[in-house]
Amino acid sequence: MFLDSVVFLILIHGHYCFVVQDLKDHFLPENEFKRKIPETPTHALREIFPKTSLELFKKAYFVESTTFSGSTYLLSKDSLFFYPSFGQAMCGLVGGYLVEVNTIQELNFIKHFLFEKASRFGIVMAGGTDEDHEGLWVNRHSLTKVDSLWDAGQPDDFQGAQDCQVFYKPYNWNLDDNSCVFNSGEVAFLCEVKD
Ligand SMILES: [Ca+2]
Ligand SMILES: [Ca+2]
Repeated sequence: MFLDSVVFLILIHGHYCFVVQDLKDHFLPENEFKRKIPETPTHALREIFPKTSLELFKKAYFVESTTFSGSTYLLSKDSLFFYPSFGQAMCGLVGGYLVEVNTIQELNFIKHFLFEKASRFGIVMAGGTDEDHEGLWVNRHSLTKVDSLWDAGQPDDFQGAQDCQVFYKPYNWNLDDNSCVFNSGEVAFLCEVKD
């Protein structure tokens, strides 16, 4: 029987974590990611992952914001972004999800955090996507409609190839639609964790 998924043991800076990756996704070419990006099951891992290890994991891989309206935000460190379902899995391990921006106040809080902490990045991945239906923007975690807090002129689906919601530094960290898959260390992702 062919295995569908594998559990990776990641060891960085003396800390370790487990991440389940779907083998089918792992070996799909880039254009295949656009068609099918399933969520990775993390709830089971959270149950077997000791709380103290989770705290170490959080400190090792993320920079944490202060609290805003019952949420804290975790910015991935270093070159940790590969594609959205990986980010979503990492967010799931710390009890959150790729950020869903619902109000202008929340957007402003996040932008302030990114101006302070994300200077080494050019793009920070958020939770909205229109991969399933072009122009129909949905939050990956809650499956709710993405609130229209985009930068002026966005989303523009530039060159027909922008299906993921990001914070974009050239737009002063306002929201843009951009690519979903990057091979660049200048891309991070942002988790939202509810109290
Ligand atoms: Ca699009
Ligand atoms: Ca765009």
